[in-house]
Amino acid sequence: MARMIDGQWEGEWRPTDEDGDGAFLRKASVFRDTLPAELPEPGRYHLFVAWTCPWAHRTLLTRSLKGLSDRIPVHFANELTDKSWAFETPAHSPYGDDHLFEVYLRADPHYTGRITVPVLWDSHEQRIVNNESAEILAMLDRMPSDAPSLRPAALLAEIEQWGERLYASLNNGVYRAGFATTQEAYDEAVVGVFAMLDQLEAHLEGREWLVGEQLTEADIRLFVTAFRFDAAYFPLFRCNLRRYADYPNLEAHLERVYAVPGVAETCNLDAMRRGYASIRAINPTGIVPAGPIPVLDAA
Ligand SMILES: N[C@@H](CCC(=O)N[C@@H](CS)C(=O)NCC(=O)O)C(=O)O
Repeated sequence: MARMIDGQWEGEWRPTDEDGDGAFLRKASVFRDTLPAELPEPGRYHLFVAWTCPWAHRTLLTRSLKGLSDRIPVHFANELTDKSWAFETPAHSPYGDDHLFEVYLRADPHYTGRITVPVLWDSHEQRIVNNESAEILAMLDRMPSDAPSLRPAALLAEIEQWGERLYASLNNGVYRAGFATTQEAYDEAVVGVFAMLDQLEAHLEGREWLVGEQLTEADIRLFVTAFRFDAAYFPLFRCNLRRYADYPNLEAHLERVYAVPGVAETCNLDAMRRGYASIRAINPTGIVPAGPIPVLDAA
């Protein structure tokens, strides 16, 4: 097992849970509270993230785009170890922790489940408000801000439709390809990934954004996977039928989102690439592949 049971580590750490047929299963998050739609007191709520993680990246992007960076401190735990995400040094944790599991246990000494990023933490009540990225994104987006909403009401139905399709075949599809332990599970996932990229390439013909005429959550959901594709998912998760850069409309969309003020500072290509290469279950030597070199890196 790859999780804690009643506050104790259970067995050896593995990156995946499986369904018995070699297919990767992502478990539901446990902490699901909501914050009010008001500006938070500076320093009360904190985000715990890893540069590697696309789900955490959604929340980092929303924090940055909504101008909340000064109010919501962020802490990086970048190395995935056999005791969950490790902080580079204890000074990177507000409580001097070595690992993220210590934060979970501070919230619930009997915690049962996986130790995942992102985590939205309430430092006043010493509790995890929420550890589900889609919900954290939505609650940060509802906070008052001069920046436009990433989930405008008029576009919400379409944004959510794209969200579901992107999650199933692309955002999580690359993980199902990378963590598959049977040929069948891998084949099924990788075909789905590229079928979705083909559809997106056609959809983006003559369009700047996935939905409507503005950046929305749908673009964020595509971007976090797009940013990781050529550097990590292509070489390490074997999503290698084509490079992301081989799709002109998709690559232009990736660069368009990257150029939005507030986005580039949420991206750390090098840390991300090293993070994926350090997942020993898929890359036993830990060697970081040299290529393909993403266009953003070559720029
Ligand atoms: N449902 C969660 C998934 C988060 C998630 O799976 N995070 C991964 C990193 S990309 C993680 O922390 N994995 C560690 C583990 O499962 O042990 C969300 O979207 O917030």
